[in-house]
This record gives sequence, structure tokens and C-alpha cells, in this order.
Amino acid sequence: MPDESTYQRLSTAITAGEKDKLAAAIEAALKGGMTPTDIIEKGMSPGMKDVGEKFSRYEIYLPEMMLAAEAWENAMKILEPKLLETGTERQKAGRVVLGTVKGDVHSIGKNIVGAMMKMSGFEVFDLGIDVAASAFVTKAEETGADIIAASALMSTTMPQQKSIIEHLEARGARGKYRVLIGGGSTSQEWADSIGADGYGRTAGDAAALALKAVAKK
Ligand code: B12
Repeated sequence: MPDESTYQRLSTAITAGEKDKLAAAIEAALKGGMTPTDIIEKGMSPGMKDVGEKFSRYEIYLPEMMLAAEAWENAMKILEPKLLETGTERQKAGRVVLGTVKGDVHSIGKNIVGAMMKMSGFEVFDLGIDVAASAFVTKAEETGADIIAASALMSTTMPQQKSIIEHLEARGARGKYRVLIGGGSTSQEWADSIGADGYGRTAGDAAALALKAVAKK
């Protein structure tokens, strides 16, 4: 049975950037029957949110933020295969071109979005981080994708999501793809203002939105 102390252990290990403690807490949580999604969403994510808040209050600095990110990435080596195991074996739901926009190196949220989409049956073409708007469009054309999903964590990089839509329009291809956006400071209002097809607050939302988008297509 998941309990508060398990979530607390996971969160504290992220905040402290302690990768061995985090790995041990994850093993214990999995043994106790907690799902990988709950471990991520209810344990690790609140810890990472705390890291962001402490960073903006100058209580921690870049090296601490990097340690937290390292602990997270190490944890995903345990969790991602488990996430995919719980995914349904079904026909491909569709194709997604995924990436973090130009100027932005944040990969953690984007990677979870990719894992959740794979879990929902999508074929995911992950372009990585710092991806130019034109590269999203080129890859979508090349793979015959249904969806372009773009992550942006910073207020300075959000305009790149708009740039993807502008590139699609310039190539006369806007109608061919559903554009989903998410990450950090983005919002439904931002999605509406740039003419995106959907905004997701969490990776779970991202997968649900993607399924809805292909059903509509
Ligand atoms: C970890 C981290 C880093 C790590 C990233 C490591 C990595 N491999 O990703 C490192 C240390 C490298 C880093 C660097 C920097 N960072 Co940083 N970072 C963070 C931090 C603490 C956590 C981000 C994270 O991974 N969260 C956990 C994941 C799970 O959440 P998420 O990314 O939001 O993703 C979820 C949802 O948003 C959604 N989602 C995400 N993408 C998508 C896409 C779609 C399509 C959909 C539908 C949904 C979706 O699903 C995900 C899962 O639920 C945030 C704080 C914060 N609260 O976001 C700051 C933060 C984003 N960073 C910040 C800054 C300023 C920087 C630096 C400029 C610092 C510096 N001085 O160098 C550099 C940026 C360099 C660059 N050019 O990109 C600021 C940005 C401020 C702003 N609003 O513009 C933040 C907000 C911290 C702060 N409070 O000031 N960072």
C-alpha cells in the first residue's frame, strides 16, 4: 500500500540529489506494489518541483539542480522498462515526432512524455533537445507522423513552439499534423494563443491528448 512516507522518501532523495538513496527507495516502492507512474508523478515530481522552487529562491544553485537531474535520469533506467512493460501490446496508435525546442536542454519531462506515448501504442521519433522548429517539421514529413509534440521549459524558449506552427503554415502543411505542447511555463492559454491543438500539464495528459488527436484525425 503506498503511504506518505514512501512518497516522502522518493521526493527527498530527488531534492537532495541522492541517486543511490533514490534507487533504493524506488526498489522498495516497487516491491511494495507501487506503480511506476505513481512513483514518478506522486513521489519524484513533487521533489523536482521543490528543486525548481529552491533554485528560484537562490537556496540552491546549478550544481544541486544538476545532481537532482542526474538522480532522476538514473532512476528512469529502472522505471522506464517497467513503464513500457505495463503498456498494452496493440497496433500502433500513430506516429509522434517529439522533442525539446531550440535553445532548451531540459529533457526529463520530454522523456517521460515519450515513454507514456510509447506505452499508449505510439511510435515515437524522439529528436532530443535543442531542436530547431524546422527539424520537427522535416521529421514529421519524412516519417508521415500524425502528431508533433514539443516541450519547452523556459519562458525564453516557449516562442519556439509558435515557430513550429509558423513553419508548418509556411510549408502549407498545418492541416496534416496535430501539434501538442507542454512543459514548464506553458499553459492552455499559451496553446490557444499560438493555435496549437492541445496542451498537456502532465505526461499522462500528453498520452491521452495524443490518443484523442488521432481519433479525431
Ligand atoms: C532539472 C532542471 C534542470 C536540469 C535539466 C536536466 C535535464 N536533463 O533535463 C539542468 C540542471 C541541466 C537545468 C539547466 C537550466 N535550467 Co533548469 N530546471 C530544472 C527543473 C528543476 C526541473 C525540470 C524537470 O525536469 N521537471 C520534472 C519534469 C517531470 O517536469 P516537466 O519538465 O515540467 O515535464 C512534465 C510536464 O510539464 C509535461 N510535459 C513536458 N513536456 C511536455 C510536452 C508535451 C507535448 C506535453 C503534452 C506535456 C509535456 O509532462 C511532464 C511529466 O509530467 C526546473 C524547475 C521546474 N519546476 O520545472 C528548472 C527550470 C526549468 N530551469 C530553469 C533555468 C533558468 C535553467 C538554466 C537557464 C539555469 C542556468 N543558469 O544555466 C539552464 C537552462 C539551459 C538551457 N539552455 O536549457 C528555470 C526556467 C525559468 C523560466 N521560467 O524561464 C526553471 C523553471 C527553474 C527556476 N524556477 O528558475 N535545469
